[in-house]
Amino acid sequence: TPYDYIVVGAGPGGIIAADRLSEAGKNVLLLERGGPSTWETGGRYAPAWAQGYNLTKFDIPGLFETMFTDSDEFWWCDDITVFAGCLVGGGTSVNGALYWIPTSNDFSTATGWPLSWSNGAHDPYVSMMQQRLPSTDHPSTDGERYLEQVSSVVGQLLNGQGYSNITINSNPNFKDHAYGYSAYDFLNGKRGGPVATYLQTAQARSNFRMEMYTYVSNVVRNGSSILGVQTNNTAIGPNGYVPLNPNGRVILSAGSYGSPRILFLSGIGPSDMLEIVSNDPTYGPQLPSQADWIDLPVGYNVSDNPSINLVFTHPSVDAYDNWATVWADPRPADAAQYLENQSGVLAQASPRLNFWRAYGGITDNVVRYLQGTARPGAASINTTMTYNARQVSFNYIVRMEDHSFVSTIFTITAYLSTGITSRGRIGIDASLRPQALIDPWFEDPGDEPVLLQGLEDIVSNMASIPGLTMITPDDTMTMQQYVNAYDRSTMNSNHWVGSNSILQVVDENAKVIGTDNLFVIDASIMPRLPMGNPHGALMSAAEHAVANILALQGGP
Ligand code: 6FA
Ligand code: ABL
Repeated sequence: TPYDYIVVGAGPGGIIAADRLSEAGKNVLLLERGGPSTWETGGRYAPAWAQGYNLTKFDIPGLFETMFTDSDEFWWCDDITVFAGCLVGGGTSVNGALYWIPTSNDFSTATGWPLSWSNGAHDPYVSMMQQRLPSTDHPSTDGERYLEQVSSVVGQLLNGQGYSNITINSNPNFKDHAYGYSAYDFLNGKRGGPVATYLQTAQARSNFRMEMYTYVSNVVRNGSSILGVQTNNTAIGPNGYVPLNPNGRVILSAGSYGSPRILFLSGIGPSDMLEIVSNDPTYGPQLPSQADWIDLPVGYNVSDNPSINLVFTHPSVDAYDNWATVWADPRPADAAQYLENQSGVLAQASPRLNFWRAYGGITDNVVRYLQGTARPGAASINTTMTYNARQVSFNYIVRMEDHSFVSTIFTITAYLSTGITSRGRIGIDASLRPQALIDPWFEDPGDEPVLLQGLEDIVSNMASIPGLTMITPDDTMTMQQYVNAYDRSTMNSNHWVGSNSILQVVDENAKVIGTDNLFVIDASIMPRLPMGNPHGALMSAAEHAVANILALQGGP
């Protein structure tokens, strides 16, 4: 059957688009390459201790750090070299769920957005998102906060640097010298996000259909007019082809890596990428003829926050066994409490405190922001340093494994945020796998000195906190040496945006320039990184984009 709208990818962008289109009465097909995630979506992957409770790995916030340590890894996209979720919910089913209400500057002409999205025009969409999906900085269902030693130690440190302690999402524009409890889009002590909200309302409608395990390779088009999508699922159409209704539209929501790949395979993008496709024995022959190639800067203007970890110990901190035991052998009282009413330590992901500070004039006139995230433990941080063991009282060492860790360890990740001037490029390799052709971190010389200054400032008054010790970098190294030596390939923050930037690849209505009925709604249309971890700003952008599409003439 033909559809009014085919939405490709059930991440946050695709779910919100599909929900609003179906709410407007359109006949909508949502195609997702991966399988189910949370219990509600049909997912069943859970630790033994949670069997019988209708909970999965993706529901229980306290299992977040196990995404990176589990030997099973079916949730990651297997053809992308960076972390990306390939299952229902996309990144929002596997992420830390830190959720920031956008600042007014996140959607301004100064950050690359169209005038029609600026000066308050975007605000109604932020409200719509918050109505569907409120944020909380105390996700445990009993309203208590747990495992808060890191908030208190880092809070003391920041107080000494002139920071204010605020409820972050009550003051979204206060981002200079501000800190507060980490805010999440967890709901009822479980992973919330678009899957628990927008997808549920969509699925209650008879004019909405979702197909999982369906991989879209390309759109099929006649010049500027899109006719349908080509998939690998022969059960949904002859040869896996799904047609549109005569006025129908396709929306790509396959993510910052996935959507560019679909565009390249559809003959849309820079010619060097389309040449790669044309040489492919399978996909070359079905590319539109060269006269119909649409030359757009798909894959350029890519950003991701460069981030660097600092590891500390403090005698008050409970490192929660580095999150290493939550899957197979959780603390019994915490597991029981969580199962009883979704309260306690396991109702929250690892972060406990977030902070922001503005920097200007270090080597250029650009204002850049530093964002920090503090969490107990140092799970999945690899270092050759011995964690400065001689500085740490051996009372706190609970076990030594391949590298030693202590029971009082915690991490601050420092990210360079709004104002980053570096840009990278996403493309495909000869086997058509999406990948970064140019990494986006520290490409522009203005960025690195700001992150370095931010790191130096974070530790500037460490001596004022009794018992606080930095162990990575250790006392044999300056911060400058640490940053210089930091493995550039580990600065990835999983916050890829920009590969189909608005006003460059898509117009202000998210329509791919030069096409009649092809749109993109995902992180790839964001021309700059927002102030915080991006999925909040992305979801309000999705609300805005789909409203614009529904208002466009000529549609179904
Ligand atoms: N963002 C936050 O705001 N807070 C966080 O705490 C946070 N943490 C993480 C994190 O811990 C990890 C490990 C990752 C990977 C990301 C994090 N992010 C965080 C970023 C945030 O999750 C992403 O910015 C956000 O999910 C991006 O949303 P998009 O809609 O742009 O794209 P997704 O990748 O989420 O979804 C794309 C979907 O399309 C997937 O379900 C995928 O399977 C599907 N898809 C891809 N190609 C397809 C194809 N060819 N055919 C069909 N489906 C396809
Ligand atoms: C985010 O926005 C980042 O994308 C994630 O990298 C981050 O989680 C979460 N939020 C929570 O702050 C970190 C984990 O805490 C680390 O253990 C892991 O090594 C890292 O992601 C991998 O990128």
